[in-house]
Amino acid sequence: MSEIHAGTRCPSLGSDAPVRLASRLGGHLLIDQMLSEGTTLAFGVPGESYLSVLDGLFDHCEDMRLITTRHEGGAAMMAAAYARLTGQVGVCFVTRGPGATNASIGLHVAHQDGLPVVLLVGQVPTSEAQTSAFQEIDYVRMFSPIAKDVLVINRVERIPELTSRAFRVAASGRPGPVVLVAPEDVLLEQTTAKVLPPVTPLRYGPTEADLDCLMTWLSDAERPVALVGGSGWARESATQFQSFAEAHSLPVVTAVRQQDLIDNESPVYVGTLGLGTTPGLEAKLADADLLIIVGAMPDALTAKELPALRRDVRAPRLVHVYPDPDGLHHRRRADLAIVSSVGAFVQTLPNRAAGIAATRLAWLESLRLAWQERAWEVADTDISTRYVRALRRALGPDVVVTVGAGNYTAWPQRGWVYREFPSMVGTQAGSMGYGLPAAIAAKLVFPTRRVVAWAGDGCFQMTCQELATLVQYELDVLIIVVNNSCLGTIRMHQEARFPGRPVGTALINPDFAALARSYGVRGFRVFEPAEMEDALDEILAEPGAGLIEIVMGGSPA
Ligand SMILES: Cc1ncc(C[n+]2csc(CCOP(=O)(O)OP(=O)(O)O)c2C)c(N)n1
Repeated sequence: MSEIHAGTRCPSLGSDAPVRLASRLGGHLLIDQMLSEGTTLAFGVPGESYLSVLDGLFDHCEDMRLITTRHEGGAAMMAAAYARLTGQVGVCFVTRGPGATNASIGLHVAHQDGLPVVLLVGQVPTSEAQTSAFQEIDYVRMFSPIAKDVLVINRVERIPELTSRAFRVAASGRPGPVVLVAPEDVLLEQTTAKVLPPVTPLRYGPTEADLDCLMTWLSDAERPVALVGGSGWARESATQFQSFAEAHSLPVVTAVRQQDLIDNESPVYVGTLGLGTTPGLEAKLADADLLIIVGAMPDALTAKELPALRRDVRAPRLVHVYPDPDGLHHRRRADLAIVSSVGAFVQTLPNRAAGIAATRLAWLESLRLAWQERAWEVADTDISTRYVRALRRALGPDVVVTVGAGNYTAWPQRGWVYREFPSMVGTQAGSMGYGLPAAIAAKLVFPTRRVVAWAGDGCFQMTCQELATLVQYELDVLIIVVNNSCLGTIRMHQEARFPGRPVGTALINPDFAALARSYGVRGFRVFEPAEMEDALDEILAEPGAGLIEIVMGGSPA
């Protein structure tokens, strides 16, 4: 018996009830399984290789919304940002060959940031496999280094099993991306296979012995520091860790581009790593006698500014809490390695302490002072400070800030005060172009919060076509483009290594404000902070997306 398509309707389009018989198309079954896994939002670019999946959405357009992007890179980045913002699996649909290769940048982000993403790729028909068929790629070979798993659906009956597994693997342990490869003919076959219920991902927690040891070491420590980062955080877990740290006067540093893991006005927040770190803080951190890393990976970026992780520095005691045993003992051996998800770990932490030694309080105070010596807090003459202050004044405290990669990211990292999780979305992978797609995901997740996407002129042009997506879905996002007419970060490195010999880093740019207007986004060009205030007044006076191009150093070429 085959499924009857005629007369099936999205409920909003008519009253005909969807007709479901015992048998259905593979593509429809895949959508039904994704609905069973809890998917309500997906990002992608349609392709002829997975038409029956798209057709499956026709019946469910109110249950699962498909956001059609202008480039698969943007779609995969949105899926990754969605995962960071919600803790849920981000879903992305792309076609074979060109679609999959375009999407790979977002997969890399999800892999490096530990974000659960399922990328569905339509594949050539099985009868044509391994013949260099039109747009064919071996996805197992292609994606293995940047995906937790690549699952090829070889039979229509296996769609529920493999789809469900993709979700489970993406979300379990250290989360990450999983690629689900679906050949066109398999998706077009009929099947009576049933949808499976979702499996809750397994979560590990710390043992009592782990906690006893941690608490003993913490009470013995005079100069402890906690580093929070990585994935798997939720508002509740971030708040719980903050209460614990405050009760124990434990100074907390956030990992690169993760400043929102603690209220920046908490008395225990002492700064962030990455472009926002101050030399004063970095020097102070070298004195720590206990380092507690929760969720973060002591990767190269982190170690660069956290001296306790460098091989050449006297090592403090290290406690590392991480959701995957394979991520422990990297770079530096942990003295106490705890395999635990962030949520399960923080739940067990006592948020009361017997009494805090004066030495600990003095240590906390010295770190706070080292952090507060931030030049940008006092230097009114610094142009970035003045722009950021104008923005903060106009927007108020509840803002989700997104960034890509480039020197400009220091502006919202240094000058912004993050009060709650999630309110910052950036990537550890340092992918240019992330800001706008991440902002689109943020606005879809939090329609009532203000969302600001930051980009450099180079960064913005990697994904600026998603302005069309912004307009199509009526998303009220504010975009700030810091235009210095060059790939400033690379120019900076060139000048440091090969002074006076810049190559390939000058950019001749469009008029970004006019470009925005051509998409239907209100665009303004400003040359100084006072002009930005006027532009903000106009943009915020009415709903709708807006873009402000900050022209650095006079009129661009
Ligand atoms: C996709 C991608 N390509 C290249 C790079 C290397 N890269 C890092 S920062 C940067 C320049 C960014 O320029 P821009 O956005 O104008 O910001 P600026 O550094 O000038 O503030 C480049 C090319 C990268 N991180 N990501």
